[in-house]
Amino acid sequence: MRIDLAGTWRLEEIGATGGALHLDRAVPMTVPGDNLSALLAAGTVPDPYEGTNELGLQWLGSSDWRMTREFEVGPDVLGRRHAYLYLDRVDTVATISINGSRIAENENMFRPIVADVTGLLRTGSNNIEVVLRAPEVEAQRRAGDLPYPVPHTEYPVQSPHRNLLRKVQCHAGWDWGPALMVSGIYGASYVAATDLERIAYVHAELSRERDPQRTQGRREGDAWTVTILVEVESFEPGSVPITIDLAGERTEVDAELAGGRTRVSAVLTVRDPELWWPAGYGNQPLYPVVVTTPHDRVEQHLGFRELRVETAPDDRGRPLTFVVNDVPIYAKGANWIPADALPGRITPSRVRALLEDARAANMNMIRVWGGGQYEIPAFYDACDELGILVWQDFMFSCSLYPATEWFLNSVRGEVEHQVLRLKSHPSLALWCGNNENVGALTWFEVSRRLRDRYLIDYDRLNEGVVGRTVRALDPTRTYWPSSPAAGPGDFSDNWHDDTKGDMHFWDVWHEGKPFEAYQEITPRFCSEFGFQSFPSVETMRLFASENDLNPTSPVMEHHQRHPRGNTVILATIARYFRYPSSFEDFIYLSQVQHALAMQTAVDYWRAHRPLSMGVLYWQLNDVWPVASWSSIEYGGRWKPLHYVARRMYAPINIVVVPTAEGCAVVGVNDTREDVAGQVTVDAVRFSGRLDAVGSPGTVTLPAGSATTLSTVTRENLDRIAGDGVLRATLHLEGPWGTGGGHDREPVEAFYLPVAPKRCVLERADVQVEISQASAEGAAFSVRVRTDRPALYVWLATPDPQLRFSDNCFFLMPDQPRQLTVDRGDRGAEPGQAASRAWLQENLTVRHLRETY
Ligand code: BMA
Repeated sequence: MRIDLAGTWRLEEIGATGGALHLDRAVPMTVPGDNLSALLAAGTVPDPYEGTNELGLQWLGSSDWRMTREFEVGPDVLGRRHAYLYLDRVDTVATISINGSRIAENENMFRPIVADVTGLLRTGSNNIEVVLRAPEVEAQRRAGDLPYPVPHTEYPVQSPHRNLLRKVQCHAGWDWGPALMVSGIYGASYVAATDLERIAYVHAELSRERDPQRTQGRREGDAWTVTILVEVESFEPGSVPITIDLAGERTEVDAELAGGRTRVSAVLTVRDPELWWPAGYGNQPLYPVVVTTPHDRVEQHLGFRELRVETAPDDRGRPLTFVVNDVPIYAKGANWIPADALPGRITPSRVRALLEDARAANMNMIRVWGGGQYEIPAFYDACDELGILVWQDFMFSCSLYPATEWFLNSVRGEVEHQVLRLKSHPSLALWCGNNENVGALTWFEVSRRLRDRYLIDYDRLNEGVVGRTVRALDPTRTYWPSSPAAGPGDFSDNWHDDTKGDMHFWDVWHEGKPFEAYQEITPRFCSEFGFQSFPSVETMRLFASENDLNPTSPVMEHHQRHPRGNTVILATIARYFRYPSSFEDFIYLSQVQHALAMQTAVDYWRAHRPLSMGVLYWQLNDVWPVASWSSIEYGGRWKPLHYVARRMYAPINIVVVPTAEGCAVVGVNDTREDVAGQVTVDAVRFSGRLDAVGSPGTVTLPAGSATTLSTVTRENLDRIAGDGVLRATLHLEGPWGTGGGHDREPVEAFYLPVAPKRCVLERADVQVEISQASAEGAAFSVRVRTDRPALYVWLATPDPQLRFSDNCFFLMPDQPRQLTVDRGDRGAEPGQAASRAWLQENLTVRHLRETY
């Protein structure tokens, strides 16, 4: 029996540092939601994403807030012996009262508030009040109370001491995000009534008993032992029957409850379930679990898969390989940051849409980065359904953190909650202690000087609390100490060592090395590497006026949070490309080189499996419209990188990588099946002339391998250099692919022996023909052809939801392309009503030769 507290509340500013309040009246506030979204909706503040408005909103974090609402209580609730309040996430330091009685204090937004309100409710109208203390002021106060300083990284717009609040760390500003110190109430919020108990968590541990006869081809399959653990909270001693339904099996347990938390478990056996696989390896069957007590009911799902992380030292160092159902998985994906800087705008449909985009780009893993948040339930449900493995950081990033008693206690509760909440998800693959906090030990003068002090604090928090809690509550998963990390107990520099664990390789972006530096390493698992680009001009228009559309205008510089960002982008364009003649061309080139950077790395590392077994680029998405490392712009538009990612992450691919002798054509097959085909290598001159390079060959790409299919000598490459492009084509034979989603068109790879600026491109006449689509789900077909090789052909429209089946590709005169266009109408954000005439009018085509 629940009274939902979601809906319209009242928001009031009730105190401000430095005197005068900024608001003279209360405004309505939507819960779940945040104060800034409410102020914006009420028209009392300007759009924080527009221009430099963010700077005028820095007072937000220095004000206290009151959020209140009335709610009706009837005899159905009051007739029960107990009532409690549940608030999923309160952001952050808050006092909660019901009808004027204080019932809870909060100081951590990553764990829920469950407060006994028995006896406080009355028939008719009741009041709930959440008073939030100014987060920035609270952080300053805590800093003053610390025995010694605990520093954190600082970005151009920054709220200080964010590491002393258990709040989304990037709310305080990041090198891709605004500093908007919001306050709010997120997730589920309700008052519920019970005579005795509530279910706090349901979590499961699965183990597979292998059937020895299965290998002899018998149908009887493996039996899985499923332990369902139910954490029941009771408001007084008593006993309850608990019913557990799982995949057609039912068990009933009588639980004796002493009051407080009781753990009840039941073991069920499931025979021969269909296995759950990551995307590209098989299906994602999910089996429902329903747990019922007299006053509560929880529904979840399970997936049957075995997952281990191979980290035993080997000849080269220490691998980091995810093995699912005994198959080593090549992890492909990106890093995830919150879907919006305004928490009120993070909706299940937007989160799901981003994950569907990840899946559409052939990703099978996503890293929930430690400077953001433990994601909303819809995130993990979508990952389970889409087959996207989750690398889950705990929410600590780029900082030192205190190891004071209050901080450790707060974190312990947070970790317990998150582990019990998330551990049953089949997609959850790894728990990771934090983001870059080992490196952070060396980033500050004080921690270099007094390293032992900070290292001990690091260990107290990271091993003593986070690691220990994870190991106790989730024995089925690996706890990886940090990202990057060489391995447990190894505090060495994993930004530069490619032999062990997961690497963050930032030599190219942060240290100014050329893209070729990606080809000088073979990380065992690269969990971060990235390159920035500008968003499209359409996305810029969300924050910039026509007059600001210049890379170094104050507004554009405000939407670039990396101090050297624009300089790096400009210098890199000069390194690889001829100087573009217009602003639009400059933006396009920034995006093309972004894609080129990531592809250079990924092609090379995938070609080196099994030494290298995972790539997650930095970063999938944006929290606001900004120049950043993202492959999807704020608002959902795919940058060129996202299209290129779909090709570079394809389960079966061919790549051309440099070798000491010239280059090699490598076939990469991540699937569980061998595939065979024909490979041809030729040179396409910029005049359009074709020259064979070697003779076609029949090849086999064994399951889970990278195989050299052909090599090209330096001498041959020199003959093409500047005058043409090397092309390798793989024509696959027969049905293949366990993951589906790949058409049977030939797979192509192109290789320019010299930088694009050294290519003597001829002008190309690229023609586009639009027709109504025949393919299911697509709105239109687009046929693209050219008379001369056209590089990085980029089709764009003003509609951010519109998707082409391929984009940012090399188009050759002998190989016209037939693309489909999907209008992308989904969820809350339908695409523009694109008619054929609209598309005809709004479709623009760009390619390299037209930029100068
Ligand atoms: C990484 C991340 C982020 C940051 C990115 C780009 O190391 O962990 O902290 O946004 O670099 O600088």
